[in-house]
Amino acid sequence: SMGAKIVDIRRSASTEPAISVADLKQSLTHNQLPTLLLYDEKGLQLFEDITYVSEYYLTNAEIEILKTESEEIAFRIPDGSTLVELGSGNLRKTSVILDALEAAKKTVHYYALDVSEAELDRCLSELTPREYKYVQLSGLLGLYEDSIDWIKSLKSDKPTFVSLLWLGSSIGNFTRDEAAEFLKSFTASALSTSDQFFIGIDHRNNPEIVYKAYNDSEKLTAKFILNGLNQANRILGEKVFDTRDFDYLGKYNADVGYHEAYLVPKVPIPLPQSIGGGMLEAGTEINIEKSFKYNVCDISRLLDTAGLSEACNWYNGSREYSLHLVYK
Ligand code: AVJ
Repeated sequence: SMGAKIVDIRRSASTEPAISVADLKQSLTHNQLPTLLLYDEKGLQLFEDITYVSEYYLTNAEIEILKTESEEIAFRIPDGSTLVELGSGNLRKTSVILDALEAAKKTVHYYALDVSEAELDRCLSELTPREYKYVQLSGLLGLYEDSIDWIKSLKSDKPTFVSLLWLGSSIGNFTRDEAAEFLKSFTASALSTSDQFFIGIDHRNNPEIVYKAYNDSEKLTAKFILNGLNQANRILGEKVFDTRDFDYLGKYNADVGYHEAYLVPKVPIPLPQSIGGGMLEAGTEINIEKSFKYNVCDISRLLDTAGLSEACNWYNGSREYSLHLVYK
């Protein structure tokens, strides 16, 4: 590891895996698997590959907004403050903001939070050649919820203005209720009234375009979703699932405004006793991800329910995607 320092902020620092065998068993009884299975080191890399596929319009739409508004965004992030990115992943979108902060000569400490140390190290080291003088880079290894206590203790050590970044429409992986609840409890416990939260949100766009974003012609989405089974095997400590025995199935439900990703076994899969035993029947649609899309009403309901006020919002040119600056 070369550049930036990475701090392990996991509550149970590596003693307990973030997903347990019991979690797998529980979710399988509902023909589901935890979405977090998708984000091992390999999964983070596959997701990064997806962001370069033109059909996955979300990333380019967000980068368009960040580039257009970079000065305005930098203006709103105070000198001497702290910037924390939830689920940073690839930093090519974030670097637009960091470059603007550097150009504005703002001394800002940026912390990238993610679940894979190797991926944090790789992404941060791609930024270090930039040799920022004002922007300082660090990594935080942990889950979203781990960052709450970390932010609290940072503030109690030394009061600092905190800006949170939650980009990429990662909010979409929560149900609408969960998203509001998460924002509400996160801001209630980690943020002060003067702090701020930047949230990137994908919209209820043309159903065909949304469908294609999750069913790309290079089949990278399929690879990304199927890779979740590898992490399940690691948690179970045995090769229960062979990715070759599964199909990926994507469905966009325009009425409710979410895309659903399913793993579908092509043959019956015997399950070990640890997750209930029996057979997973061929053709069973196992949901591993929902990607919720928001229209303008969905967004105002989200912010209302979360008890947040909006300072500003920015849309990309084709209005497929928006970035919202909110505070509590
Ligand atoms: C990283 C949650 C924003 O839901 O669009 C990409 C993950 N899944 N292709 C999304 C994902 C399938 C992505 N997020």
